[in-house]
Amino acid sequence: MLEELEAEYDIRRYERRVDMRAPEELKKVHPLGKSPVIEDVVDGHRTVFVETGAICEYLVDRSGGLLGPLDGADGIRRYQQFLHYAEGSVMPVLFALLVVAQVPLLGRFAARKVRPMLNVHLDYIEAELASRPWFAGDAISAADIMMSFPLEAVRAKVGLEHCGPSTNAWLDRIHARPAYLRALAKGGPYRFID
Ligand SMILES: N[C@@H](CCC(=O)N[C@@H](CS)C(=O)NCC(=O)O)C(=O)O
Repeated sequence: MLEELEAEYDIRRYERRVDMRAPEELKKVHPLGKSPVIEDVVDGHRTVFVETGAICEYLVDRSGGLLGPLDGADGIRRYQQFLHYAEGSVMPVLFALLVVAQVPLLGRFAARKVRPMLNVHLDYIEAELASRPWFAGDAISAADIMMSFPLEAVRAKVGLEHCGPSTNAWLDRIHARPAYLRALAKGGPYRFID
């Protein structure tokens, strides 16, 4: 998101503990100890907050960029919907699937129960992307940035074959963007942890 906006920023890394939880130091930045967390100073006022969707909306407000199509109510609604849908609906199901799959013995059985819930989302996403190049419309927006994280995780952890052709093509377009490549160079490649 920051690279797409060509914003100036610094990254501070907090290494996970061995149990994959965030380290205590991150709680000194924000009480939840979650990442991502953003810190910004505007006119001497320091602000620190979490939630990717809120961070993206803040960056859009601050920069005026990546707002997506402003040429119709439907595009705006799609922008708003997908901005929140990524962490609000897709990620919880994916998270549940990845967690139950790790439970010894019963995990695979439980995962079979959760899997259809994820498929509903993947089918819906595929149908949406079959009719337009980006989630909100003809232009990339913050909604695409938000959707990229859960869908990259699906591709990496659940398998490429479970995303449809339009979804895979969309993810390939994201990955080919100069901003995405710059972000990887600066932040390091994604490492989805088991
Ligand atoms: N819905 C939140 C999720 C934040 C979240 O759970 N972050 C994970 C990393 S992807 C985290 O900080 N995990 C470490 C922990 O909970 O201790 C968002 O979009 O920012």
